[in-house]
Amino acid sequence: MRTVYSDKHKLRDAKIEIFEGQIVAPFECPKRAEYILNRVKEVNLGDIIEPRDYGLEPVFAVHDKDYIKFLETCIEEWKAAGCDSEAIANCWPTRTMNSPHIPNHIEGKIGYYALAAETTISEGTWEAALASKDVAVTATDLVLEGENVAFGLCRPPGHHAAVDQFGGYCFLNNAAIAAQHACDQGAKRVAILDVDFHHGNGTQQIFYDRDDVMFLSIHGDPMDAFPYFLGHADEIGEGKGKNYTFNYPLPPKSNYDKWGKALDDALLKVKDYAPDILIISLGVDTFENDPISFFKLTSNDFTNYGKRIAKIGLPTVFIMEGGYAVEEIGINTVNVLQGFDG
Ligand code: B3N
Ligand code: ZN
Repeated sequence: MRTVYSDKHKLRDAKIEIFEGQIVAPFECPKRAEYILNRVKEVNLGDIIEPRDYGLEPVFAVHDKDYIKFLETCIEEWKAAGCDSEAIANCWPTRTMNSPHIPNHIEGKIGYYALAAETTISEGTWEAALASKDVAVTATDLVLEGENVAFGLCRPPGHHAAVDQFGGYCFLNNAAIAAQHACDQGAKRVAILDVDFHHGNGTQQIFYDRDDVMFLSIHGDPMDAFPYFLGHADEIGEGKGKNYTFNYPLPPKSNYDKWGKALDDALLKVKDYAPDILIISLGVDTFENDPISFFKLTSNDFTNYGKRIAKIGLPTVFIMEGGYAVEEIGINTVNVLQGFDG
């Protein structure tokens, strides 16, 4: 299996995250990708290649134009407004404020486009996000061009990024951009299976009313886990997209037995749908020792579910999402890939 990787992920190197009312060092850090890359090399998973440059066209196919402009210029505008820090949101259009007007001032603008406050926009974030999207699209093209599987070692991750929102460490929705790219290259049906601990709210929103992209997610129940406001079992899609979204929220302490049952059900649905390509939003924060999550998967479970995904026999792209047990992130991620590869 080939891995697509870009050193440009290192440009996303934020220094702060808001957690429990404190400023802490971000869980989503460059070391994560380094551990994964080292493990890919250590086990000789396959060639490691640079991404191709796809520019902004596949980004605009998914995201709002003004949102993209905001991401590109945010940190400059923040500094020009006299703020000598990473850009961070502190006020939002809440449920009682439905105005369509987007503020001019960067403090209002960042609140408009942020889905939460933990994720800052730092210098280099935009460039890293662009490279991460190229990694995802390149991996997808490898599979569209005939390889049966590819791994996009994306960083920053993407699945929380909605049409015009960033947050949860995500800026551009790599998996959604990859799926839309596959559709634009002629795929009739694409399935995205999100196995990250957190619900892929952005991916769900982007494809909610579509029947050509199925979205399935197994995640910590949003009653108890970020992103809190999406990911319930009764969210099943709307319009043409009704019954093309499937959510499997699971309670705290769920182990592989429980998680695997949800996986079986999701894989049956994917198989029935018979997509031209399967995209896995691969987060390994389901690990028992992950510092911010509450599932109980072991390192061996990752190998096992990689095998189970391979069994349905679809051309598959793995797109990296979360996972914060940094010392084990390489082992757990590559276990899935080796499980798939048999
Ligand atoms: O949810 C959290 C959070 C929960 C527990 C923590 N502990 C116990 C140290 C720390 C943080 N933070 C909100 C932001 C979570 C973003 C998740 C990104 C992700 O992996 N998405 O897939
Ligand atoms: Zn996650």
